[in-house]
Amino acid sequence: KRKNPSDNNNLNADFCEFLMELSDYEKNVSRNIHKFNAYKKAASVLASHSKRIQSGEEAKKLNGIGEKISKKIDEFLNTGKLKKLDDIHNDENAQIISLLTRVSGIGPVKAADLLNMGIKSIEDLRNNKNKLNHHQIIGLKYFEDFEKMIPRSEVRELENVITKEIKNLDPQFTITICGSYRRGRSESGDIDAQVTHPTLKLGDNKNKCHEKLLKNIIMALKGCITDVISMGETKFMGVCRLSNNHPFRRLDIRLIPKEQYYCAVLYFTGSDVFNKNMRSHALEKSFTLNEYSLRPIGVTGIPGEPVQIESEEEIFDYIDYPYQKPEERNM
Ligand code: DCP
Ligand code: MG
Ligand code: MN
Repeated sequence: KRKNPSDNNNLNADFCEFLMELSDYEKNVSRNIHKFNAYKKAASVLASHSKRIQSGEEAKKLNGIGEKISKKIDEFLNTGKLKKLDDIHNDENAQIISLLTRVSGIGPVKAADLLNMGIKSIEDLRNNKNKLNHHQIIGLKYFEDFEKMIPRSEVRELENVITKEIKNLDPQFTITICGSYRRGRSESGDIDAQVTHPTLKLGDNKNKCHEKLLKNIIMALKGCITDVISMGETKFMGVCRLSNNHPFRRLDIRLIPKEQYYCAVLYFTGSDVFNKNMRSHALEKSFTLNEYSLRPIGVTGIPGEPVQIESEEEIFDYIDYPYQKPEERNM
């Protein structure tokens, strides 16, 4: 399940495809986060470039494409393939690690551990559940379904069900489905729901009222939630299903205090590349931005108190970043 950075009219889709494959390899097999980011950034830049790239030299002029990637583009244009990718395809261990990391909950380190224990296939995993934690067992149970993308229409229906049930609990709840769905994508990998309530204040965590609210929400959704992966004070990770005729889907629900809501909605709307760009712009304007808050950085270099935020637009305003609608954040 690898999505192209942009749905369609990507004139450089073939380059993006090999760059995304290389980025997956760096993340899961080599565990080189810098190379992973570099390949992903390059794919994102090429996907949103409005012209077909004709040479490595031309690509190198784009922000985020350096010498190495430009050489790969030339090699691909000249030979129709990449030696590095051929080598990866012929490396049996690399292929096994890539396969194992497709199970929800299995990361690169766990995958390498499993390989060291002689586990080489999904079937081997099914015969060795004792080596897996609860999340990984659920990931394995729904391996096939979790590989399926969720059509937009189904996310919308799930949104309606989730919103109705939570509002039924208390009409003052606000629910926003973020992630790729909010960016207008035609398909999503999972469902990222953010929930807040006007009375939910920072620090409520401590008196456990947060936790109880989240439990009530999950109870209210028992008609569609089928499994719990994990349940914290503010974060639910689990599985839902629209009906018996629909696949099982990954669902995350976060309960967020009002004052952090817009930073959370911004962060979980993504894309991850968009977030990175916006965060580094914030830093240039002497602000630090994360999923919780926007804070000014003083002359001492120490972040101050969070800025009070009442909308997503205000975050853009504070750091002088041109507002981009969610559909424009698909980089
Ligand atoms: N996010 C991020 N950095 C990460 C992981 C996530 O900034 N390392 C943010 C941006 C993502 C959002 O969280 O858009 C949701 O994460 P998902 O993995 O669910 O990604 P998407 O919803 O964008 O795509 P998908 O359709 O695969 O779920
Ligand atoms: Mg998502
Ligand atoms: Mn998600």
